[in-house]
Amino acid sequence: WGEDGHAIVCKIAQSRLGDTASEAVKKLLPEYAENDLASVCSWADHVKFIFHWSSALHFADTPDNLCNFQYNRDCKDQNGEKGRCVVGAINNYTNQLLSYGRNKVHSQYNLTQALLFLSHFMGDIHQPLHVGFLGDKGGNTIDVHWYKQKQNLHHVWDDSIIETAEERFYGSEIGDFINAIQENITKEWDSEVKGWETCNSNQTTCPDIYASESIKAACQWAYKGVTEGSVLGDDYFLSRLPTVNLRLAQGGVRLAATLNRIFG
Ligand code: DCM
Ligand code: DCM
Ligand code: DCM
Ligand code: ZN
Ligand code: ZN
Repeated sequence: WGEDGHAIVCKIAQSRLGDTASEAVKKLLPEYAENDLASVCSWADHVKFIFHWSSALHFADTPDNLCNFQYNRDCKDQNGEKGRCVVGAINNYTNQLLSYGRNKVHSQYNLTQALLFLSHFMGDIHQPLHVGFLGDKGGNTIDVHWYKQKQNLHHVWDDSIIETAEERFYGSEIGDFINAIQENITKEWDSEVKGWETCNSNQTTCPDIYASESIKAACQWAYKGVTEGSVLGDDYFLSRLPTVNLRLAQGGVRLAATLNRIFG
C-alpha cells in the first residue's frame, strides 16, 4: 500500500488494542509519533534505501498464474535466500517483539524498529498484488490507464483505488474513509472478524494464510480482465473497491490481534 493504505491499517489496529498491548506500543513508539502508530506506519518504505536488505521484505512473488502461495517455494529473495519475503519478515518481527515480555529492559533487538516493520508488513501482506506473480513483479510491469492517467497495475492497488474512493465518496478526508471501514467491521463483517483474528493453535500470527488470501484475491480481482494497456475506469474501480476495503480491514484487525497476542 501507499501512505494512506498503511495509515488506515494502523489506525484500525491501534483502536483495537487491549490495555497491555496499548501500553507496550506507547512505550515502543518513537517520541515524535506522539502515540499515533499510523503516523509511522510508512517508516519501512522510507528506509528501503538506507536498509537495502529490507526492500525484499515488503512482498512475496508467486509463480505466474498458479494463484497459490507456498512458503518453502515462494518465500525467498532474488538471491534465493530463504525466509526473505513479507511472510518471513512478519514471523521474524513477531518473534523479536515476543522478547519484550521476556526481557523488558534489554532486548537484543531494536523493538521500536520491530514494531514499525511488523505494522507496515502486516499492511503490505494484505495488498493482493504484494503476493502477485513473479513474471510481472506483482503488477509493476503491467502498464494501464487509470481513467486518463498512465500508471502500472501495482500502483493502482497501492494508491489509486484508495485515493479515488477518498475523493469521490469521503470528501478527500481519510478519517471519514477509516470511519466507514470501522463501521463495516462492526456491522456487515461482524460475524467474520473472529475468524480473521484466529490462527492455528499457539501461533502468534499466521502470515501464510494472509499471503494465500492475497494471491487468491490478486487472481480473482486485481489481474482479472487486465492486460497491458487496459483502460481501468468506473467498472473496475467500483467492482474492486469492496476487495480493497476488506483487505484494509483484515490488515488492521490482524495487526491488532497479533499485537494483543504478543503483549497480552
Ligand atoms: N515458516 C512459515 N510457514 C511455513 C514454514 C515455515 O511461516 N509453511 C516460517 C517459520 C520460521 C521460518 O519460516 O520463522 C523458518 O522455517 P523453517 O522451520 O522451515 O526453517
Ligand atoms: N527467526 C528469525 N528470523 C526469521 C525467522 C525466525 O530471527 N526470519 C528466529 C526467531 C525464533 C526462531 O528463529 O526465535 C525460530 O523462529 P520460527 O519459530 O518462526 O521458526
Ligand atoms: N513490489 C512487489 N513485488 C515485486 C516487486 C515490488 O510487490 N516483485 C512492490 C514493492 C513496492 C512496489 O511494488 O510497493 C514498487 O516496488 P519498487 O519500488 O521496488 O519498484
Ligand atoms: Zn506496493
Ligand atoms: Zn511496503
